[in-house]
Amino acid sequence: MKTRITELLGIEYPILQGGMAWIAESTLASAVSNGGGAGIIAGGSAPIDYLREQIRKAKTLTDKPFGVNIMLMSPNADDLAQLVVDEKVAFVTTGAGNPAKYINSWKENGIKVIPVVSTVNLARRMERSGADAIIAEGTESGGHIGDNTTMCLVPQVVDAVSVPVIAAGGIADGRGVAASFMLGAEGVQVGTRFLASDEVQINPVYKELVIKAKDTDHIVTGFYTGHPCRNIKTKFSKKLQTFERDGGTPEEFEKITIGSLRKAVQDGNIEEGTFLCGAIAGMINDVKPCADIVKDMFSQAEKLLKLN
Ligand code: TUI
Repeated sequence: MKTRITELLGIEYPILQGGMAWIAESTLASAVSNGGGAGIIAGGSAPIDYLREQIRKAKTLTDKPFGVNIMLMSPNADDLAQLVVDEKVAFVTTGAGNPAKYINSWKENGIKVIPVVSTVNLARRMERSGADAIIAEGTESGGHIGDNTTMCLVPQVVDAVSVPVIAAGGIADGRGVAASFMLGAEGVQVGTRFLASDEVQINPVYKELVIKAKDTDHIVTGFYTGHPCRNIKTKFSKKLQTFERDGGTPEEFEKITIGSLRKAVQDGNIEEGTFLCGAIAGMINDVKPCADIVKDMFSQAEKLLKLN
């Protein structure tokens, strides 16, 4: 399945792994890259020394291209923007903001730039700023989300820009890949499916929550902080939702949720952790190696699209 995305990144299958904060580290990223996709190390709000170490570790685990996701709300975003240049990372994806001020420097250094957007307006601005491709991320995604669905957003972004578009949000098997291609995308970004992989480094409690999740087991919290986040429905996330509805202040919300991503990923702390996940979690029922996830997804998609 050759597209402008496989060309741009020098990969076999047009799939990017999501830049999941606290989760997407060198073991996962290299496993996805070795499986023919594009693995990604997430910057999140991690310290720069840790990220340098992860990038260098990934280079020992794969000789295939991998990227780094820069979460633009992080206080370390400027330093990470420079680190990817120093480490000659193949490509960068960005989220939770506008990366325009970094794009020239990345491009001068041969780094491919792929911003994540949740609106057509930002997609247009990113193309004008020199983005090589755009990830159009629907509200089905896990973590920080926009309002528009993948089904509605992707074709509108495809119509608005001429660089290749990657669909994200709610894609976890070959049907999602095929549907994305029918909408005009030339690649997919997948996050939640890789939470149920052999190589992901998360607490087993987190993996179990994803596998056990039903279609309705996800929830969006943090609306009024301006950063709504989709996560797995737990007693804790339901409590947060009630707290918001009952008029708890954003400051109090911040206090309760601080450190809650780490508590989920590292400790599997069901009482105080925020387990980010996409709306497709209900469809994911098994754990397999990243390479099989990628291969199975594309053999199913190719059959559906009658490419072979
Ligand atoms: O960034 C994501 N997903 C994320 S980031 C994250 S870490 C976090 N934790 C707590 C609160 C907030 C973040 C967890 N998941 N996805 C990409 C994405 N980017 N979705 C939406 C956007 C976005 C939003 C606003 C992109 C740009 C933007 O503003 C552009 C502007 O003009 O400033």
